[in-house]
Formats: sequence, structure tokens, C-alpha cells
Amino acid sequence: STSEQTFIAIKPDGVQRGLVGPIISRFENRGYKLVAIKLITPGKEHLEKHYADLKGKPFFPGLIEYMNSGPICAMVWEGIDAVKTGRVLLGATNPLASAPGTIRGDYSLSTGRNVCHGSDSVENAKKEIALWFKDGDLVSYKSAQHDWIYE
Ligand code: YYY
Ligand code: MG
Repeated sequence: STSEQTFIAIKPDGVQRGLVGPIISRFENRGYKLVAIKLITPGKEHLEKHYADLKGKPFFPGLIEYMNSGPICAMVWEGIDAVKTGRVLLGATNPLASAPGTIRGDYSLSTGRNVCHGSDSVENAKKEIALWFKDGDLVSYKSAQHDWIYE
């Protein structure tokens, strides 16, 4: 449906490297609608919840430290197939396996510095949006471009 939502977060390296604008532009240009955005340094406890599925992996402590190293630009993007297409825009987890034209494939070289997060399923998107945002943070509006993007 055109109201599917995904959680996209520009990681601390992406923010520090001045990639907030370029990454937002990719979602805007594709036709997705921004419905929530904030710059936040949420702390380790919150980040451990966000990556709870990866607890126990050898890279987990380093991942949390990296994610806690500066502000994160947390966003919710809405539109048709937002979760799956959001992952396509992101590229592969390992930037070296990411095609040029993807965010990770254009802007990064290391798995542990891959500049951007995106939900991997509709179910996880719902969980992540609920973790990072309050209900009232998500705005509801009709994009002026809607009828030029959807047939
Ligand atoms: O969803 P995605 O970010 O593409 O990958 P995940 O498997 O969920 O891992 C989350 C995050 O952890 C990944 O973006 C980088 C980091 N990571 C790592 O540092 N080393 C790995 N071998 C796997 C993942
Ligand atoms: Mg993931």
C-alpha cells in the first residue's frame, strides 16, 4: 500500500560526513514522503534495543560504540513498498558488495561504517518506528506530488 512506512537512520558517520542531505534526497527523489525526522543521540541502552537481534555477535560491542559515537538522523519514510525498496536504495550490508547507485555503494567502504540503516521487514519497521518515535511524532499529510507519483 502507499502508506507503508520504513525506519531509516543516517548513522553517526553519515551525519559527520555531511551525507544527511544526499541521503534524504535519494528517498525524496524516488517519490517517498518524509513523515518523521529528528537528530538524536539516544544512548547505548536504546541502541542495544534497536540491535537486540544481534546481541551475542562478535561485532556487537563495536557496533553499539559506533552507533553511540555521535548524532543519528532518525526518519520515517512512507510510500509503496517502502521497506523493501528502502533496502534496495541502501544496498548490501557490506558496502564492498553494494552496487554503485546505492547509498552504501556510493558513500562507504566498511561494513562497520556503512552510513545508513533501513528496516528489513514490515514487522521490524513497525517495531523500530515505535522504538525511535512517539505516535504524535509522525505527521499525516498528502504530498503535493502524490498524484504525479502514483497512477
Ligand atoms: O540490516 P543491515 O544493516 O544491512 O545489516 P545487519 O545484519 O542487520 O547488521 C546491522 C549492522 O551491524 C550493519 O549495518 C553493520 C554491522 N555489522 C558489522 O559490523 N559486521 C557484520 N559482520 C555484520 C553487521
Ligand atoms: Mg538489519
